[in-house]
Amino acid sequence: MNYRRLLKYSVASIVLACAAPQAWAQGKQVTITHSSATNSHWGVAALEFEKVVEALSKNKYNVVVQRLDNEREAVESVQLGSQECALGSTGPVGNFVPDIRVLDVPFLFRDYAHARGVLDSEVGDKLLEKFKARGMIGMVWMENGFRHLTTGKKEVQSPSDVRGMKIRTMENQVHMEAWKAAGVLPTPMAFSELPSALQQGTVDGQENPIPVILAGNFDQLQKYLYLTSHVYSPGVLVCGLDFWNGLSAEDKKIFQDAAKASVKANRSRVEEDERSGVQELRRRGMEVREVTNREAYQEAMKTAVANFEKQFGADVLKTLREWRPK
Ligand code: EAX
Repeated sequence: MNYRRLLKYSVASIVLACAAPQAWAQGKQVTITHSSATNSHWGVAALEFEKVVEALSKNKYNVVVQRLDNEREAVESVQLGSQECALGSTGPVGNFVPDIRVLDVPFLFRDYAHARGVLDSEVGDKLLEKFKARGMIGMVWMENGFRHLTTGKKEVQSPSDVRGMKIRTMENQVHMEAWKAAGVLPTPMAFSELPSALQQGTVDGQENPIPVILAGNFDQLQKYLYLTSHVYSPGVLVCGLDFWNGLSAEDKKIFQDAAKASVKANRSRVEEDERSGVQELRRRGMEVREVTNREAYQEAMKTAVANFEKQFGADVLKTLREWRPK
């Protein structure tokens, strides 16, 4: 392009820029990441957060939703302030806020009502408070769902069959300990590394909730799905403390309202996936095995539970297990 044409184009772009000021008048950018497809229990939650923040703030904020499959990195960058917020499973979050690890104990919650009840009670509120000391605001509890085991080639009939198997776990000490007690070789890795590990057969299996298996198309990577429901996998929406402290009281309320709306979207999508997901995975060709011997899995993880009782307090675990709504 010669000089004259370049000049013409530059002038034209300046004129355009002046004629379309709205394109430059975007709000303050707030980035939130999540680790799944847009059409998933995380994706819809992030979109809801975006929608509500932008509507309530009248576009003072421009929420940018991005996908970041490495949930540990997401939390790290929230902590460092290089992104404002993140939502996702608590898988790696216990490495940042150790108090929340208690929620990762297998066979702690009976069902969704139980887990949500605890998270929405003062127990959950107190745990969210713990994020502050780690440079984050725990905005709201979300959920990933009850986790189920899947395997590739080898079929598992009972928990004794998992002995010696390499099972990918989240980077979560509690989960690793539990699987180790069951005789598994727990192979912790970030979610972002999981698909290739399954493809290459570096691990024999993995475990995740139905919404994650569905959205991640794990039916293409794993043959068997066992409905073990061995552990509830909570989620959390976190924002950086510095970002938060820079907000006015009015804007904090907007973000809190958006976070609450986001939980609703997340939970109702989990419910929907729980209703139709297993059937859909069967349709896609997965061999689904109902698990009638869940207690056997619990039994297999028992030596770890004794350890958890020491670590978190037997009384604390008992209170959580026996929790009933007031
Ligand atoms: O949040 O790492 C995991 O297995 C998580 O369940 C997944 O990232 C979805």
